[in-house]
Amino acid sequence: MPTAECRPLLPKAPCATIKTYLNRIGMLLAPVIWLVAAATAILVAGKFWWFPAPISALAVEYDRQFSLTLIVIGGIFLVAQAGLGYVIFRFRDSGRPARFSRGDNRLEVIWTAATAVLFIGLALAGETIWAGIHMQPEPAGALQVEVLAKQFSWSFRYPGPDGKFGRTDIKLINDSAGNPFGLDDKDPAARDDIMTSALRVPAGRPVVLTMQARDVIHDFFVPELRVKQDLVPGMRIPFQFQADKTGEYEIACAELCGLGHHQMRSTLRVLTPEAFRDWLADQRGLQ
Ligand SMILES: [Cu+2]
Repeated sequence: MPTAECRPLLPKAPCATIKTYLNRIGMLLAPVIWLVAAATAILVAGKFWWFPAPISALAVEYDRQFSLTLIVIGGIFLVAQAGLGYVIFRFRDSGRPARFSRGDNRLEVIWTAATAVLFIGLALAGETIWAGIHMQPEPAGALQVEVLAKQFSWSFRYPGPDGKFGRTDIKLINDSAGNPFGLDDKDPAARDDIMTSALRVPAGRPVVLTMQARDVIHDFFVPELRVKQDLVPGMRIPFQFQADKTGEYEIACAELCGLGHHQMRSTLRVLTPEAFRDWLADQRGLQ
C-alpha cells in the first residue's frame, strides 16, 4: 500500500520516496556539467571557428598571448568543473543531517591571492602588446594616411607628392561632390591630396593613421591585424600598424553607430611596395 513516505512513481516500480527520485535526478547535473565542460574544451582546442590568419608581427604576438591566457584559464576552468561535478556526487543527500561549516579563512586568502596574481600577471603580459601599438614613438619613414569615419562610410586621405596634407575646412565638406574631408582647393598643398574609399598600404612598411570621426563614435577594426581603435568626434587619434602579408582584408566598423552600422565597411589592400608605388603614381596622374 503506497504511503506518503513510500510511493512508486510507476505501477509495480520499486518503492521509493519522492525525495529519493529527486535526489537521483539531481545527480544528473554532475555528468551534464562534465559534458558541457568537455564539449567547450574540444571546441576551443580544436579551433573550428577561429580567427583569420594574422598578417602582422603584432598579430602573431597577440595570438601567442591569447593562447597562453586561454590555456591557463581553460585549465583552471576544467579543473573547477570537474571538482563541481565531484562535489555534487560526494555531498549528495544521504539522509544524514548536514554539517555546518564556517569555511577556511587560510584557504580563502590563498586562492584569492593566487587569482589576483594570475589575473594581474596575464594583464601585465598583455600590456606590452597593447603598448606596442599605442605607446611607441612614430616609426621613421612611416606612410601617413588620414582616416575619416562617418555614418556610414570610410574615407582615406594621402598627402600628394609634396608630402603635406592640405588645409581642410568644415564648411567645404561636400560628400556628393567627393570632398568628405572638406579640402580647401585654395591651399596649394591640398590640391595634390589623394582621397579614396579603400585603404591601400605597402607590405612591410609602417603606417600611421590619423583617425577622426565626423558624427558619432566609430571603430576601426581589421581582424587580421588584431587591432581595434575608436574614432571619436573632435579628436585626432594616431594609430600605427604594419601589415606584412599582401592581400585584401575587410575593415569593419566595430562600434554600433546607427541604423546603417552593418554596412559601414571598407577594404584594406596590402600591396607589394612596387604595386603601391605604381598605384600612387596613377593617382597622382589623375590629380
Ligand atoms: Cu560606424
